[in-house]
Formats: sequence, C-alpha cells, structure tokens
Amino acid sequence: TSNNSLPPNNNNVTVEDDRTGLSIPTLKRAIADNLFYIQGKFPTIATENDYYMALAYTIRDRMLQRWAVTVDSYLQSKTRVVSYLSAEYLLGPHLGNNLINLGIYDRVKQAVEELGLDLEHLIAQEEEPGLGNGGLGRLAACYMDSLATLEIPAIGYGIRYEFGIFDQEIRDGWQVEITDQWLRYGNPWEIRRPEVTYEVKLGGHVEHYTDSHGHYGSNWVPDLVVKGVAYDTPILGYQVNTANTLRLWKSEAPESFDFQAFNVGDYYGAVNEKVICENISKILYPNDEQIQGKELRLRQQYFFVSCSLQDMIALHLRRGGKVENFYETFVVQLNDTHPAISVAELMRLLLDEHELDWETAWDVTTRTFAYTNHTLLPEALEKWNLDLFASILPRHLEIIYEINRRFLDEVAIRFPGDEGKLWSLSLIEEGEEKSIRMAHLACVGSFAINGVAQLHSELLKETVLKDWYELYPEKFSNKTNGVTPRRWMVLSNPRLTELITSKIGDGWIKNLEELKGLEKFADDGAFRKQWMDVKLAVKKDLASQVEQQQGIKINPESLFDVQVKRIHEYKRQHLNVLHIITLYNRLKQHPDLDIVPRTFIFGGKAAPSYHVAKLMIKLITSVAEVVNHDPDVRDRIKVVFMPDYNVTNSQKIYPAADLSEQISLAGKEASGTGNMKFSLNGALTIGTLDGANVEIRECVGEENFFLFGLTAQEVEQLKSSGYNPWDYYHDSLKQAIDQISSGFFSHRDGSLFQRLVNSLLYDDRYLLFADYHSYIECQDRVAEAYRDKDKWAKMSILNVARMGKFSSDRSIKEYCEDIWKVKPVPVELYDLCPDGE
Ligand code: CBF
Repeated sequence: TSNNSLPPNNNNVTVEDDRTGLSIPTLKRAIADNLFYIQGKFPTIATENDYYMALAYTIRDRMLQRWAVTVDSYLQSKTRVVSYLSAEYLLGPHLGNNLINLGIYDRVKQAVEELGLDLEHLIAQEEEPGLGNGGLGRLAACYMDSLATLEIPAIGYGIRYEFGIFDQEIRDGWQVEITDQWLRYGNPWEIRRPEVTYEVKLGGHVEHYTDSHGHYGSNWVPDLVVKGVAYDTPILGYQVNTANTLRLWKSEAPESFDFQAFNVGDYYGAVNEKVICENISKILYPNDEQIQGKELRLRQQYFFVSCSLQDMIALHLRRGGKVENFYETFVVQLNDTHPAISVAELMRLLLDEHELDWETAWDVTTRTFAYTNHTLLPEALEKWNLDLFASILPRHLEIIYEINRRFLDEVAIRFPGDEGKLWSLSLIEEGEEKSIRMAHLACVGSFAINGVAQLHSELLKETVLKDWYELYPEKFSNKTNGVTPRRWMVLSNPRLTELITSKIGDGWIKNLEELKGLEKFADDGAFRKQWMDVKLAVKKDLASQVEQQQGIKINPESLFDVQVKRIHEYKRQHLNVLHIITLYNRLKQHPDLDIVPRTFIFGGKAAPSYHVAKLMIKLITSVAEVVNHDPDVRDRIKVVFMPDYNVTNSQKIYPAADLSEQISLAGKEASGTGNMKFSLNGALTIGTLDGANVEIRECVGEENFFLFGLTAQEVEQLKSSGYNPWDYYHDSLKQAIDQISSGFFSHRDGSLFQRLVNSLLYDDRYLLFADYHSYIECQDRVAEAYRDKDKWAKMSILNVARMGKFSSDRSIKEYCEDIWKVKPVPVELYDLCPDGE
C-alpha cells in the first residue's frame, strides 16, 4: 500500500494519508501496513510486540513532518538554539506520551480495539529507555518535553547507552542486578544518521610547532580515534507542531582502522581496538550522586561532549555563522559537571581547529556555557585524577592549566596575598593525589550558575561554591526544578485528569497555575467524595498489580505510605523502617490497639557497589517478611518492596499514594522531583525542610503538609557541637535498633545488619536518631488526620490546586528569560517536498 502507483482504495485513503492521516480507518490501515512491511508479520502469527512495533511506527510517521519542519525552521531562522548537554536522559516509554502530545490517545485506542487489541497492553510492551539513574536524568527528560511544548528551539545531546540502568530483581530479599537490554527488539523511535558522525581523539601526546607565518600551534597526536554516530529521537511538544531533537551518540570504530591492522597481520589488535571503541557508549554507570573516577567514564563524558560541540559548530557554520559568533547560535546548558569538560573542549576546537587566538576563544566559550549544579554531597562532586586525565586528554590538560594560570592571576589581583583563596579556587586540587575539579572548570567557563531549589541555591553560595559566589555573585541564580504534567498527570493518572478537567477545563495541562481553580471545590462535599473515589480506584489498580506480581494482598482502604527513589543513606529509607518497627512493637504490646491500617510501599535501586544501600533493601524486605506474616498484626500493617522501580512502574505508583515520604536529612537533597509528582497527584507530604519540600510546603500551606525534623541550620549546629547518637538511643528507638541487631528480623542472624546498625550507633552521618522522635510524633499526626477522610480529601485537593509552580514549563520559562535569552519560535507546518521537486 505504500506503492505510489496504487490508486486510492475504497476508503479514499491516499498514500499521504497512510503516513499522516488520523482517521480511524487510516490508522488501522497504517498499523496493518507497518505490521506487514516493517515487521514482516501478518495477524495470525504476529505477537503483541509486533503490534506494538507496528503501532509505534504508525505514530512516528505522524510525528515526522512536524519534526522535519521544526529542524528546517531552526536552520532557516537566526534565533538562538538551546543545547542541553546531559550524560543522562531518563525518558520513560515514548508511545503513550506521544499519543497524549499528539492529542490522539482515544482515537488510537479505538482503532486498536477495532483490530481486536488493547492499547494498554501494547503500551506495556515498550522497553523504556532507562538512560539515567534518577532525578537528574528524569529532569532532563521533563525539560525536553517542556522545551518542545513551549516551542523553544532546542536540542538535547547525550549518550546512546546500549545498556541503560540495570533491571532490579529481588531474590531472597536482596537486590540482584540484571543487564538492561532495552535495544533487544529494536527501537522504533530513533533514526540512525550514519552521515552525522564525528571523530573523537583519545590518549597520545601533544606536539607543539611554529608555522611558516610564525604562528604557534599544537598538534594532538592521539593513540585512539573513535567515531561518534548520531541517533535522533523526536521529542514532540504538547498540542504544538514543535518536535525537537534528542541526539544521542553511539561510539563505533572508524571504518578504516581494522584494514590497517589486518595489513600488518594483527588480527587480535584490530578486533580489540574495535571493542575498545564500541565500549565507550556500552553502559551507563549505575551510580547516583557518587563518583567512581573510572577511566571509561571520563572517556564517555569527553566522547559525547566532543561529538556534540563539533556538531553544533558544524550547524552554526551551515547557518552561515562565523566561529567567533558561535554563542549567537547556541547557548549550552551543562547538566551538572558530567559535561563540564566541554569548557576545555570548546577552547581546543576554537584554538586548534579553528585557529582563534586565546582571548577570542575564551570570550566565545564564556558566553556559551551555563552550569546547573545538582548536589551538595561532597562525594558527588566530580574530580579527575590528574595522571588519569593526562593519559586520556593531554591537550585538554594543557588548556586547563592555561585557563587556571590566567584565572588565578585574576584572583591574586582581587585578593592580594590571600594564598588560601588561590588554593580553594584553583581548578587543580593539590595534595598527595592531584586532581581536576570539574565544578571549578564549569564555574570559570560559564556565564551563569544555578542551583535547583531555593534552599539548595542558598546553600551552594554558603558552602561548596562559597568562594565562587564571592568572586562572581552576578553569575548565581536559582531555578527550582519542575515536572511535566503531561507524563506525570495526563498520562499516568487519567482518572484524576478527567475529574479535574470536568471542573476547570483542560487549560491546566499547559498552564499548571490554572489548577488554582480547584480550590473553590475543596469544600464541596460531593467533589471530595468523587476525589476520594478516584484515589480508591487507582489504589485498587496498584493493589491488584502487587497481588499479581508478588502474591501480597494489600488493603486498598489502608493508608498508602510510599517512599520511592534511589536507595541512599541520606534519603533515609531506614528512618521509615524504624517507624514501621515502632508501629509493629506497639501492636505487639497492645494487640487491640486501634491503629490506622497502613501499607508501606518502597521502591528504588541501590548502586551495585554501595553495600550499605543494598543492606537497606534487605532490611526493608526482612522487616516485611516478619510484619506481613505475624498473625498479631492482623493485616493492619503491610510492607511491600516493589522491584525494579523505573519510569514505567512509577507512573502507577505516584497516583496511588496517600502519603509521600520526603524524609532526607535537611541540607542534603538538592531539590527532589518525586516530591512534586506525589503532591501533584494528591498525596500529602511528610517531610523535612529539605530541597524543594520547603517551596512545596510554602505553596500548599503549612496546614496541608506534615513537617518534622531539624532544619539545615540546626543540623550544622548539632554537628559542630559534637553530635552523639547515643543521646537519643532509648525507649522505642533503642528497642527497634536492638531488634535489628539481635537478628529479630533475620532469623536470629545478629551479624546480618551489624554494619548498618554500627553506622548508626557510631556515626549516624544523616542524623536518623536525632530526627527519630520528631518523625514518629509526626507520623502519629498523619494517622490521626487520615481518620477523618473528608478532611484528608480537602487537604489533598488543596495540595493539587496549589502545585502550579512545580511544572517544568515554569522552570524552563525561567531558564529562557534569565539565562538563555531565547524566545518561542512557533512552527508552522508546510510541505517540505512540494510536487516535482
Ligand atoms: O536536579 C535534579 C535532581 O538531581 C539529583 O537527583 C542528582 O542527581 N544530583 C538530586 O539528588 C535531586 O535532589 C535533584 O532533584
């Protein structure tokens, strides 16, 4: 049917309609067509995955014209393009989201049903691209959605990892990591661009020369050259024509090299080098907020940054620009320090490849980059061992030395005689092991620096970037994170979306502040009932999923108390466990105690080499084992660990939560974005004054937020006055800790959790003990509040109504106005291939 010579069929469907048409008969034909011509299958033998693929191609076809026109209009226009550089994109499945953004979800559902299929089943076939670890990668994905929805010319650059974040299984209560093979059945959403490739040098040495005109130059002689190949994925905005590009790089061996090796008979050498090249984009490092300083990771960072900058320069020149004006075409946002090597790479390209002088090259560079910091944790601040760095990027080391020399000269003038300042601001950390401080490279090379929540941005200025703030106060600002309501409401919570829309229309999907309109219904009894009915229906869905997958029966009427996020000591999942044990002990002591039934739901991955985090998972599952099977509990408490927490699973979890656990130690969580997704879906928060919790509480009202714990300031005071966990080790806390260490939850194996218990008793870096009593008292208030369902409904409605600020659209608008200085460029559809051309 794709053959041009065929006449239109009796539905009057033309060839063009087959690729773009949106009527139900056309969609059905297109699906059947793709099933046959792309999958090579026909209905009697097609699997559900074949149908998913056929549908995915059908939808991609409908995005292609928008995509091509968007690219063309950016090439034609003279407006600045935002380039988002991120080593991670945690996109989640595309199909459902694209149907929402195209506005054809219901229509496609019907078309698919008429073919005897179920749309939700097909959507569930998609293997999500898990190209990120957690919040940082998911933020990048939300920002791509908002950039397109706001019609901002933008391109996202990253790495096409062959293996994304590992799949998690729980065996005998322990996390087991399984390789993520997201590409195993192919990826219908991407297009390989074999013509868009760049060479990336690695290793070797640098030669210096003076040419016949007396110009001094540097020639980097690498010992390995890798090829980066572009894979493009369209990112469609909501109800607009804009489809921006996410360009991910795959590393390959250059075509030429293996022949050279064969010629000299080195078969092993040739194959080995090919493997080395391909390894660069093989796997995502599974550490969230922890650096490991591994050579391959530096190679990955440099690889994608170099390809991306070369690509941007090529596009800029193609638009008729001169390298000196590069920053007029692109503004480049560095998503944390992972792409910070960009500063040295752009300098290298401008100096060595485009022969600009140092001053001009530095001027271009510092007008190009802006840097977002995402963490205050010292262990997450990237540093590269100098020798390692020199062995991979010898030319960049020279450039960094020169940047540093000039920069420290400036510092010496500003702070005469202040050796300490030179030491603390230097790009090089001295000491036994010299290293390069990537955050400092990002700061010196960027014209803007921002944190991701008000508190975080303030703490940055007072702590890790204090000296930088003193030097360049004008560079600093805050850009509080946000989440896209398209994925995190419309797609994941259709019931609530419908209820809200029935009251205030659907304007809120693009302008989240319109949720304010719900406030006036918060006192309407009938609406509260509808609200709680929706919540109950969603909880029932989750309950049946849990029962089906794990055989655990949970009571949908119980309070769903949820903590889903990466497992980390600073996020304090073990504080939550201490509360569970406390409740359990109360029930054991007073079996007839009238408690509010609760279901505790956990989910999250631990970095494979982070032993204490893995032990925290084992603790949760061990406590679950005891509590869930104790007849005295009589099902009043249930504990569930949902395996393989990812975007797909999270879309079912956030909508079902009553209570959102945001209990990190104040001053440790930069922002959090899960906190926003929960509250947007009507969960109430129990939380500390950390990250964006502070702003969420301000917005929803302190009476609609369960606050506990020390403030960031109090944490510092307590630490500096000499914190002693033993001061808090009594009563119910002592009982819980002693049970864990005596083996009560581990078949009398007292040694199992000893490392975890000792880390609390003898260090307690994250002050669990100090916050325990306040947490328990607050949880008791939560339980009391939940008894009054009507009041709870009101609080829940008000939470949603007041979450307007936390749309990623708002964040992106702030970046556009304050940092990027870019404006929307609406895309008009036009025919790119008029007849006869
Ligand atoms: O800013 C996005 C998120 O980034 C992190 O996940 C990170 O990797 N540094 C932080 O931990 C989150 O607080 C933050 O929301």
